Amino acid sequence: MKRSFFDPLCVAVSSTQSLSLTNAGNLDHNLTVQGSDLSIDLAPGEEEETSEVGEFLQARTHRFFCRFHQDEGMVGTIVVE
Ligand SMILES: [Cu+2]
Repeated sequence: MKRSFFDPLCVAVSSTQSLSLTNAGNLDHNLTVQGSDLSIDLAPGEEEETSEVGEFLQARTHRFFCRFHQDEGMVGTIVVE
C-alpha cells in the first residue's frame, strides 16, 4: 500500500500462503477482498500478516480494494491457486 495505490496491483498466491501487508504511505489504508470477510485497516507504517489465504478465500480470482480510496482507483486483483 503506497500513497493511493496497491503495490503489487496483481498478486498470485497459493491457498496455504498468508498475506503480508504493509502501509508504506502516510494515510490510513485498508484491504478488503470483495465477497469475503477480509477487511483490514492499516495506519501509516503498520504491518499485518493474515492467516492462510485458503481459510478465507476460495481458489479463484478476487477483486480487492481499499475501502477509503476505492474511488481513486485503489483496487487490485488477487489470484488464489
Ligand atoms: Cu487507501
